[in-house]
Amino acid sequence: MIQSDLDLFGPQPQRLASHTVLLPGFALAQVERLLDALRPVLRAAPFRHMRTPGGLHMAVALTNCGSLGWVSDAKGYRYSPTDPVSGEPWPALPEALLDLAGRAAAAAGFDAFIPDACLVNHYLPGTRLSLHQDRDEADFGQPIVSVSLGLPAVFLLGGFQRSDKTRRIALSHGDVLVWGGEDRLRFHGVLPIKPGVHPRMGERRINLTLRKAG
Ligand code: MD6
Ligand code: FE
Repeated sequence: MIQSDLDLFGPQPQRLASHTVLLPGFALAQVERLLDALRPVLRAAPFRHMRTPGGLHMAVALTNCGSLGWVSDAKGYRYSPTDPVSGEPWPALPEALLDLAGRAAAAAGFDAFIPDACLVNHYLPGTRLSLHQDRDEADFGQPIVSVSLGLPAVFLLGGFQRSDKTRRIALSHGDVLVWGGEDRLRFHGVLPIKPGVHPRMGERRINLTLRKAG
């Protein structure tokens, strides 16, 4: 029997809102390339729990690569060209990430996306990310490309007020979420990661968000 053509192309993009597109499995073929690129980044700029302006520590551990990195401390949230732990510039944005981000953005309808910052978030089972907006970037006209690796997550996609109701979006290893345009300032978060062991990534979830911050 001849296989249906549709099956040959894998899962299709899903439009979740007017300018929010989930690309299931888009990064799967690149996972080893991404992990190879991340290894030296994590050596130079290890994951750390940053302090919030309120004085607590974030549950998510994070680091950055690119000419700008997102930081949080007693003074607030902002982008910085240097890693506050080492005092050195953040590691460069690897070509593998630039390339994936550009292709994912294009697949979601955003042309010529050239990120200058990649925030790398590390979740253990039980770690959550509370509802927030991404509003520290200079130009909200630029999209964000988000790559999920490891344990699955339930992403909460909200509205424009913190109190708006949220939709639950399942994010799996290799999925890429792209959003921008009028969805750029939606509130969003991640429910506590369920215990588990991912066959490639172990007991963790890593999320890469690529942005044009400057
Ligand atoms: C995460 N992601 O998925 C957290 N922000 O672990 C984000 O906070 C995020 O996925 C802006 C755009 C896409 C995202
Ligand atoms: Fe965010």
